[in-house]
Amino acid sequence: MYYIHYFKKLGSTNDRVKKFKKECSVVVAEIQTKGRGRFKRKWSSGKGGLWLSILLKPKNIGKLGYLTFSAAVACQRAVKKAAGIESKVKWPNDLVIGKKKLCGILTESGFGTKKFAVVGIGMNTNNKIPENLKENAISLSNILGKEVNNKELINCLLNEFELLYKKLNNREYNFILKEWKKLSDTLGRDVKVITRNKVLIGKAIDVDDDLRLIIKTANNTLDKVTEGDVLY
Ligand code: BT5
Repeated sequence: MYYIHYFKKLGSTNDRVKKFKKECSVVVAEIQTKGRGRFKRKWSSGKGGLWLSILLKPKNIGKLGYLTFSAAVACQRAVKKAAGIESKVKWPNDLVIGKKKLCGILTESGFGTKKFAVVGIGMNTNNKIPENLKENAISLSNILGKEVNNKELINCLLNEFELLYKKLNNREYNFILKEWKKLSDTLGRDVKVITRNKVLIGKAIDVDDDLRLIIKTANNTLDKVTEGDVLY
């Protein structure tokens, strides 16, 4: 089902995979020199980590957020199966262990005549976490005290993702959201949410069908957040 291409070093796997044509082309790099996160932030991608991107042609390109949620659930399951480690999903695009980030997902799309989406997954497996990120980031080998098998993890992750992607193309959005909620680290927490134009403090009470995070603030009003960073 997947066409996997391995590279020693790339700028960003998200950029490289866009050069392929077939749906389910996958690009894996040992090192990324220009790995990126949301809002053009830098993503540290040293040797040993798991850096990959999947090229997709989803039936409903308007539901990109569900691709991110599907990837997060797939990663959570793969980490459990292949490494025996429990992690949780954090709104909107992370996998965390305790308060530390294990994995980040960057979903991008192209419109016009070429409708496609790219799901980029960055997971700290055996890479060294740079000093400036140590407070907020963690790797699987940090926890296990030994290296994990990246190839096994990739296979597991892609298989899990395929199941959820089928649900997505069947428009079973609610199934994906329910699975995500079961693994959520965010819901029920007192949070600070930083968006482009405001900061909200309150309780994260739910995620709606558009995958917006619903925050109940001090005066009991409900705010819906489309994008941003959640701190707690
Ligand atoms: C993300 O962005 O979490 C999405 C990361 C996606 C990376 C993958 S790797 C394969 C593919 N190719 C790419 O070029 N990208 C994708 P965001 O939520 O914006 O988080 C970015 C923030 O996470 C940074 O500003 C840092 O604070 C932090 N960070 C950077 N590198 C990290 C790492 N390796 N582990 C944990 N946190 C990191």
